[in-house]
Amino acid sequence: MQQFDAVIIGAGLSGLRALYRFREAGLKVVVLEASEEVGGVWNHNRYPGARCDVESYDYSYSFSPELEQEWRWSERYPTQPEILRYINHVADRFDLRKDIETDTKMTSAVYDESDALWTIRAEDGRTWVARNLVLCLGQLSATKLPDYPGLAAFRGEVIHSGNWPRRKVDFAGKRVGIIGTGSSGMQMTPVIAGTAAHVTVFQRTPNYSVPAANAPLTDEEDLRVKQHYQERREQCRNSPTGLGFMPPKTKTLEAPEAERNAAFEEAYHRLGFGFALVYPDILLEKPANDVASDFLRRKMAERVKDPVVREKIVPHDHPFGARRPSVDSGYFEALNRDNVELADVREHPIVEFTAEGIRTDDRLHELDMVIFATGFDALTGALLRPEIIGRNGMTLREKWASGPLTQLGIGVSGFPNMLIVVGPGSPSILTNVMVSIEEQVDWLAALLSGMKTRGEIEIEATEAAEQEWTNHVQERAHQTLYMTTNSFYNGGEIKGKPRVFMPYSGGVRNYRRHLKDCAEAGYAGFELR
Ligand code: N01
Repeated sequence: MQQFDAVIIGAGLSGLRALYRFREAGLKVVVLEASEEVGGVWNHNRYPGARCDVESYDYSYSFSPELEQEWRWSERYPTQPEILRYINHVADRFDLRKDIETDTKMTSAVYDESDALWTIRAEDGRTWVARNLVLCLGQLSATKLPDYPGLAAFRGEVIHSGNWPRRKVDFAGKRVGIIGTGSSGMQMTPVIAGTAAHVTVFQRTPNYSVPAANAPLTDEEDLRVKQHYQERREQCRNSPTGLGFMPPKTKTLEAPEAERNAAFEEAYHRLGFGFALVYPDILLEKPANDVASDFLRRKMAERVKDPVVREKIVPHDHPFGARRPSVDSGYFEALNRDNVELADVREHPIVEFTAEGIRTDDRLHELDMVIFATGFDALTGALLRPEIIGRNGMTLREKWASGPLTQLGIGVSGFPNMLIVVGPGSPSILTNVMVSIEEQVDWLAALLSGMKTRGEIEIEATEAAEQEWTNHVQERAHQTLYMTTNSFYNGGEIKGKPRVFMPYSGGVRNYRRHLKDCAEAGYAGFELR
C-alpha cells in the first residue's frame, strides 16, 4: 500500500490551503472529503441569504498574487454561491482535484506506535497509511439538531441550515418556521420572508447585530484594492482579529460622549464586526461594554416598529460580543412585515412537534416547513465524531473528556503526528479565519518538510506544554468578557459539553509570535524523534 506524508481530512478552505502548500513543500499528500464537492461549510450552508460577514478581499487566499489579481469579487460581503465559485476556481486553477478523494468520509484513524504511521479508514472500508494526519474539519461544521419530542411525527419538511439540500427549496405559499436567531437565522429570514406565505421566527436568545453595509464593488475600488493588496494583507495579519481593524489607544469612557457617539455611529454604518473594535476595551471591560451595548440596543430597537417585538429582540442578558454577534442584511426590517411573526420561546418554550407544526406552551404554530438554524457543536464537534485513536489505545474523545487540550492549538500529547488546523486553542473562530488558516498551514508545511529533510518521523506535543498553553488560553479568555455568558465559544450552550473557553483570544498577531518562537526554539513544547 502506498504511504503518504500527510492525509488531510476535509476539503474546505483549510484543507485546500494545506494541500496546495504541502504539495509545494514536496510532500506526498491526499485529501479525503466526505462530501461530493470541495468547499466545506460553504458547500453545506446553501441556505438563502448565506453570506460571509468578513469582506471579500480579506476572506480570500493570499498565497498567490496572480489569483488575487485575477479574481473579481462582486460585492463587499460575498454570498455563499460566490465563495463556493471562488473555492472551485482555486481547486481548478491550482490543479488540486487530482489529490482529493471526494465522497470519502473518514470514520476512524489509528496510530501505530511501532512505525509511527496513521491508518485512516473511510466509511466504505478503504484505508490510507500516512506519516501525518492533518485534521481540517472546520470550526462550525458539526450541526446541532435539538431532539424535540414528536419531531418524527411532523408532516412537513425539516432542514438544518448547515446541511442545506442541493435542490432548490421552494417556499412559495408555505408557512415556514425558523428556529434560531444567530447569524444563519438572521441571514435567511428576510430572504425567505420574500416568498413564503408566512414565517415564524422562534427566538430563544436575542442577539446583537450590526447592519452589513453591503454594496457592489466598483471597478475603481477593485483597482484601488488590487494596487495595494499586499499592504492590506499585512494590515490584516497585524490586526488583532485578522480583519484589518486597529483599535485606537483611547479607552471608551475616556472619549467625550459626543465624540464617542459619533465614532459608534460611523462604525455602525460602515464596519460590521469592526464595531467591537471602535475602542480597545469594549470586549474587555463591562463599563465600556455597557456603553457600546446600549448604543446597539437603541439602534436595533429603532429598526422594529411593533413595541412588543422591539422589546423582545433587544438583548439584556449578555454583553455585546461575548457571544458571536451577527452582521445582518435587513433582518429587523423583515420582522416588520405582515407575514413575519416572532415567537419568543423563552416566554413560551417549545413543548413538542406535532404532525401540524410546533406546539409552544401557549399555542400550536401550524407549519409546512421547519428550518433549524440552531448552530453547531463548535470547534470540537467535528474532531470528536470520528474514532481517532492515539498511543496506548486512547481515543481523542477520552483525552478531551474535560475539554480540549492542545499545544498551540496544533498538537495533542498521546496523538503523535496528528496536527489540527483552526481547532480549539487557536484563534480560529474569533478571527478572519483565512488569516488563521494561512498562518497555521505555512507553519505546518515548514515543520513537516523540515522533519522529512532531517529524517525525523515523529512529532508529539508534551503534556507540560499542552497544559501550559491550555491554561494560557483560559487566562486570556478570563481577561475578557467572553466567559460572562454561555456561548459556542465556551461550550456552555450544549448540555454536557465541558464549559471551557476553546479559541485563543490573544489575536492573530500574538499567535503568530507564539508559533514563530516555538519553531525558532526547535519546536519547543513538542518532542521530535
Ligand atoms: O448558529 P448560532 P448560526 N431552541 O449558534 C438557537 C458562523 N456563520 O448557524 O443562544 C431554540 O450562532 C440559539 O439560541 P440560544 C458564525 O461564526 C458565519 O446562526 O442557544 N433555539 C441561537 O439563536 C456564526 O456565529 C456566517 O438560546 C435554539 C441559534 O439557534 C456561526 O456560524 C454566516 C435551540 C444558533 O445560533 C453559527 O451561526 C452564518 C433550541 N433548542 C454563520 N438551539 C458568515 O457570514 C439553538 N437555538 C461567515
